[in-house]
Amino acid sequence: MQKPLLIIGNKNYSSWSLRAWLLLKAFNIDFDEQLIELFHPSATPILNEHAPTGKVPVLVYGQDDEKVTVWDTLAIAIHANDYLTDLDLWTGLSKSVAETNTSTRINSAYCQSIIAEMHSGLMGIRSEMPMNIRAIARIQPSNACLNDIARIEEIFADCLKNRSTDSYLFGHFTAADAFFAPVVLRLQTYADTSDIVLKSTTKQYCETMLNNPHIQAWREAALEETRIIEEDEAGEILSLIGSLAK
Ligand SMILES: N[C@@H](CCC(=O)N[C@@H](CS)C(=O)NCC(=O)O)C(=O)O
Repeated sequence: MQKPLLIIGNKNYSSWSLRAWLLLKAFNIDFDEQLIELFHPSATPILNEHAPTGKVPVLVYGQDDEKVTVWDTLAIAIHANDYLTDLDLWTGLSKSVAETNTSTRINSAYCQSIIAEMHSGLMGIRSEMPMNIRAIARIQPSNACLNDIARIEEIFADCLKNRSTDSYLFGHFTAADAFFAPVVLRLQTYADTSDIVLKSTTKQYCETMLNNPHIQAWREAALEETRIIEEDEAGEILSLIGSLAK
């Protein structure tokens, strides 16, 4: 099989790209990446060729009649689980183990449900706290945004109860961790400066995720970027790290 190509957007801003990229990295699925500039004419030919919705991420492999195109992060996760790995993305276990017992079925259902919840909702945090890795910024969160954060903290607390302090949501890294990774980076940008008080479990989980080597690699690449995309900026920027700070 030809190595898949994952087309992604600017690493500082593109939260959906991060989810797909992190998922493939964390599950050792070999792929090439192509970064396009979001909202820029240079991206048009690539998006026209590969992205039916004009959005990223898109995963493509194969040629001509055998070309496989997967757009939308949720579809990429499902496709990767079905065709690109022997591991079960919803539990982090091998597929044969994941199928065998009731507790893994419960975790799998929970994992898929919170991924769907992230994908289809939580619009308050998604719109008011856009991912902006290089920035420390202050916002005035609406009740909708605060309610989303409370719901996310409830999910984290429920998943992490009775687990070690450095655990991922279901013990092993799963697709849920990939889908919630941008939340962790958003909290890092906006929470302290906007007087959003987080539970200790949330803080611990954020630390675990920020120590993940793939998240660190993405973050370092994001900090090298210099393009400012006004559509993806929010709040009052208090400080910057990375190339733009120099
Ligand atoms: N539901 C899509 C959302 C994709 C999306 O909104 N991607 C953003 C980048 S994070 C994008 O391509 N924006 C460019 C545009 O809307 O023109 C998914 O899950 O992949």
